[in-house]
Amino acid sequence: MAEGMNDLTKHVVDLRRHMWLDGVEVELRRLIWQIAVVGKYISARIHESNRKLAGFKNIYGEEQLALDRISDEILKNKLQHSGFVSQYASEERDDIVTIGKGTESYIVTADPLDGSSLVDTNLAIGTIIGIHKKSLFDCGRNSMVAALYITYGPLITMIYSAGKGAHEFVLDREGEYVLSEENIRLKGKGSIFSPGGLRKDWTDNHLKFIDALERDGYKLRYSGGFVPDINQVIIKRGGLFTYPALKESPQGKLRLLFELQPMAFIIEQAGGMATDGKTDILSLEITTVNQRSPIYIGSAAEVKMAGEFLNQ
Ligand code: AFP
Repeated sequence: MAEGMNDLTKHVVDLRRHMWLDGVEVELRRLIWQIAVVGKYISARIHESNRKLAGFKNIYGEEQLALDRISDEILKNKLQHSGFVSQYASEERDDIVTIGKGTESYIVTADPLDGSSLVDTNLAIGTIIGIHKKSLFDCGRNSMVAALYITYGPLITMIYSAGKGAHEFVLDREGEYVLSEENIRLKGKGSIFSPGGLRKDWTDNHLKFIDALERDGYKLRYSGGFVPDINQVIIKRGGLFTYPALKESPQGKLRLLFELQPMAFIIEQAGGMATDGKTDILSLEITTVNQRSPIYIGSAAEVKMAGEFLNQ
């Protein structure tokens, strides 16, 4: 942490100032800032949409794009003109898009609006971003330099890590991202769990693991949105989220590039762990854009315990 940070955090510190004080490299901090600004535009579109998803008509009777596709377009357009991004890979697109001259420093992955099927229920949803310096077709540990996610809930919050801890900001009424928690650290063990998939589809070992958590008194906390479900593990300082291998889908549901790698990067920076049950998520080699993986992510005790059950 940069000198002077302790004094300054007694006062209001905005995102740009925090990244500068924390010594985040200039292009990277400008890029993170631009993405955070996109979060404001996306939240405005969520409000305007009045919770409608694809194919709805606005008050003038015009057909509207799905919110997740709008979010993707806004993000891509902003990054295209940033001057820092050579390639953009999004959950909303089949292929990686070249958006720069090829000489820019960064490649960005995005799940522009994760959990968009929850918009109509008014549950929290989010944007997940991974920032890579080298090819995406490597393991995250070699290629990732930063990650962030934005949660659109009663408040709009953003957690970023550029490899020096994980920090939370809240969008205030003036439209400024203000530091709310610096260097978030998970406890070694939590008390909540968030299990994806249906019990009838789980493998025997995963079922035994979840049974053990239930016997240990873990409280069930599952919203169906990856961003708020991870966010509560981080903000409550521990616990576990899992979307496991299913009998019919051994690779689970969630995508490595768009969802799992960025969250694994952040959770590790907060002192937690993320594995596929055996291997760290950030050590898995990426071979295709839409590669999926089972995930166990959260505080160390629960992730290790999952490993013990799965590898019996
Ligand atoms: P959508 O983006 O289609 O709403 O999917 C959300 C999600 O990818 C992720 O946010 C959740 O953790 C997961 O799916 C929930 O999946 P289940 O509906 O199978 O519980």
